[in-house]
Order: sequence, then C-alpha cells, then structure tokens
Amino acid sequence: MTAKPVTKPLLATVLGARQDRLPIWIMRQAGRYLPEYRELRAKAGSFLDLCYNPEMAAEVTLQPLRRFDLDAAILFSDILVIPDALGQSVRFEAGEGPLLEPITADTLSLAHPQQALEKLAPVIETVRRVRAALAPEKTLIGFSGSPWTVATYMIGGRGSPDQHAARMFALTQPEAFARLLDILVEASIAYLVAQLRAGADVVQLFESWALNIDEVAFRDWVIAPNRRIVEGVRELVPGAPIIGFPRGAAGNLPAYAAATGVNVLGLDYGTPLAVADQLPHTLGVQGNLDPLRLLAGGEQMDRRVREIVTGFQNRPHIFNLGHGILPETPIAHVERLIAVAREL
Ligand code: 1CP
Repeated sequence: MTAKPVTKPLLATVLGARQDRLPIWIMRQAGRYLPEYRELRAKAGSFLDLCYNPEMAAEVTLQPLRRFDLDAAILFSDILVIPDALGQSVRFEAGEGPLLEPITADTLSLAHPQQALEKLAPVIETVRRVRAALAPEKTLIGFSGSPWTVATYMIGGRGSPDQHAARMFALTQPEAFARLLDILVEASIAYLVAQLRAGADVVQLFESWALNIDEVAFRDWVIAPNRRIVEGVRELVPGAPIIGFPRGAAGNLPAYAAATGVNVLGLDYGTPLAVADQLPHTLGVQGNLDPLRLLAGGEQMDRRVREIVTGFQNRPHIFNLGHGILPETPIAHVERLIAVAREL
C-alpha cells in the first residue's frame, strides 16, 4: 500500500479548490516583530549576509511556523538580492532601509542575468533546507520582486514615496529602461525556476510599487513584464502555481489578472472586498487586512477579519494581510488574528 499523499491546503487553494481549512500566511511573517528573529539577526552580520547564509536563513524562514498555526513558510530573502547579484552595490542601513548605487544607462550594460544565478546559489540552498525541514502539509512559498518594483530601487537608489526617479528614467530613456526590464525578466525567470526546482510549491511576484503610474505605464511596466515572467516560468515548470501581488493596482486589477495568468491575485488593504466581483469566479484572492488593524488589535480587528473571511467565502481565498506586518506588532495580536480567521 502506498501512503495517501498529504494535502497542502494553501497550495490546493492556489490551484483553485476551496479547502475545509482556511489557509493563512502573513506577509513579512519572518522578521523584526519576532524576538527570535531579532536575536539571530544580531549575530548574522549584515542583512545580506543573513540572506546568503542558508543555515540561518532557513532557521529564520521556519521561526514563524514554530510559533503560529500558519499554512506556509515564505523563503527568507529580499527582492533586492537580484540587483546585488547583477553586480549593483546594495546595502541595508539600520533604520534607513536599502541603499543602492543608482544604475545608469552605462552601468546597466555590465549586468549579466544568467551569471546572477550563481551568486544566488545560497538562496536556492535555503529553499532546499527549508523543504527538507518543513512538515508535508505546509506550503513553501518562494518569491521575487517584479521588474518595475525592483527597477524603482535600482534607479532611485532607495525606496521613495512616488518613484519619481524611476518614472522619469522610463519616460526619458525608454530604450535603456526597456533593456533593464528585459534583464530583470530574464533573471527573475531563472531565479524563480531554480526556487521551484529546489522545492518551492508556489512563487509570489511582489509588485509593491504598482501605484502612482497611469494605465499606459501600468500596461507596459507592470502587466507586460509580469506576464512574460509567468509565461517564461511555466515554459520551464509547466503549471507552476503563481501568486501576483500588484500593490496599489486599484482599477487596473482586472486587467492585471486577465493578462498575467496568475493563479491568485494578492489584494492590498485599500481594495474593497466587492472588487472581487469583477474578477473571474475561479480566480483565487489573497488578503487583505490592514496591518495597522493587526497592530491596534481588539474588537475592530476581529470585526474586519470576519468581514474579509465572509466576503471571500465563495471563491478560493488565502487569508493574509494587505501588506507586510509592522515590526512593532504584538505577538498576542497575531495569535488572535489566526484564531478569529479560523473560527468561521
Ligand atoms: O535588518 C532587517 O531585518 C531588515 C528588514 C528586512 C526584512 C526582514 C528587509 C529589508 N527585508 C526583509 C525580508 C523580506 N523582504 C522578505 C522575507 C521575509 C518574509 O516575508 O517573511 C520578503 C518577502 C521581502 C520582500 C520585500 N523587500 C519587498 C516586497 C514586499 C513589501 O513589503 O512591499 C520590498 C519592497 C523589499 C525591500 C525592502 N527590504 C527591506 C526593507 C526595509 C525594504 C522596504 C524598503 C522600502 O520601504 O522602500
């Protein structure tokens, strides 16, 4: 007799089937709100040292699952390992976030997307280690930043509220910008395929800066490259399960879902629940509690969690926040969140 294969509720939901158990994970679930993360982080050296240390990165990936009844682990890494692997100078300053040496049309020619994968070998080793240590019913999520979002950091040199530098670069140097998107598409496909082959069940595309751009830019800078990545990954890994998270896409969400072919659409917390009615019934959704409601906790949080679970009850739904958990979030609020989401 062969053993019955174990179901992964989160993966099964990504593939389109609602489950008895509501699958839950939390964006940025491995990180600074956990004391055990802060402790290990203090010993790791720089943030990139931690991302490239498979033993420590695997440990950090698993930490939230030891504490909470979650359905998935997300690989511990960062969207900016791709620029680092392409040869750009990337640093993370405490309290300042990422700092990059801004790319120019000239330095761009030095980037080699296929060689980048060699530098990312330790991250792929982390995926292997996490897969080996993870319970069979838990889903392992790999990820990459989407090209436009990664390009905003590569061009601007840091996070910015309105991506002014990247938008100006795209509009005034369209050829160099198209070349940059090509490089990022190629590197992302190779990186995501390597993660899937090493044991990731699902991959998520983080398009964190899909806001502040008009519909033409959204089509050319967001939809087109994300679609090329989905197609490119599935050419090499047929049927690869993919979550797309175009944060701030608002009225562009239906077009993004239709054109990219992602299995699940991540919704930010600004997206009304009723927007899902404009999406195909079979498309899964992920989200979308405001992280500030989790930080504040109490009755307002419980009420909104129940609204979200009820609002998405007729389609595949993965419960999550509508953006990353805030570092000052109390552990007890996370425990409460998971209990309330599961009670219905
Ligand atoms: O020293 C530290 O601990 C730095 C904090 C930190 C952490 C824990 C950074 C710096 N990155 C990460 C890990 C990380 N980043 C993960 C894996 C952990 C998990 O999710 O559990 C993931 C998926 C990311 C993705 C990421 N990095 C995004 C997309 C998601 C989002 O929040 O929009 C973005 C935009 C980044 C860039 C980045 N890296 C780090 C910071 C502080 C930032 C944001 C900077 C900014 O706001 O512009």
